[in-house]
Amino acid sequence: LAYVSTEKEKTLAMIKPDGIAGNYTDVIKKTILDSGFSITQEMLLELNKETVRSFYAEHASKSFFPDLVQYMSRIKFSDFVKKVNAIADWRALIGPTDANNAKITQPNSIRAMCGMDLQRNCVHGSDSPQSADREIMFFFNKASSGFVSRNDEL
Ligand code: RTP
Ligand code: MG
Repeated sequence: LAYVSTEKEKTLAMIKPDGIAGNYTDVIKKTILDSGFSITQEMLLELNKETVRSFYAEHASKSFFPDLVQYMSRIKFSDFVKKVNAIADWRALIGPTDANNAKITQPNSIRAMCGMDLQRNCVHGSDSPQSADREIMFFFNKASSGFVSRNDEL
């Protein structure tokens, strides 16, 4: 039994500091649009450490957390995309967390193309409807449930 929604769905896409530094913004945006997503809002931000700690709060107890906060504290570009099944499709497009693994197992993924290693993996994607809700609210400060109505304006 499967439930497949035909409603459009929203997710949060982020280009991390290494993606920006490597000038991958345009090619990543082109990949997003060519894959059937629509970008509804975008922002370029500098993040302070407190913001990064809060955004990645789920990893606060992990040994890599201080490194992650340091890495993400520089600059970041965020997109906000939606399509049917946007959350899972965007995660599939970016590939596995470790960019070195991505190069072997999913060579066509964005992390294989732009990422460097386990930490510097170029992009972020919400991993569930709950995460998408939280993250869209976090950066765009407005309620955007994972699902939006078919008539929702782009
Ligand atoms: P993201 O949240 O950024 O989309 O990445 P993800 O779901 O694929 O991976 P996650 O487990 O949520 O980890 C968040 C980010 O932390 C960095 N990381 N470093 N050194 C390490 O062991 C390590 N593990 C993860 C990566 O930048 C990862 O994307
Ligand atoms: Mg994650």
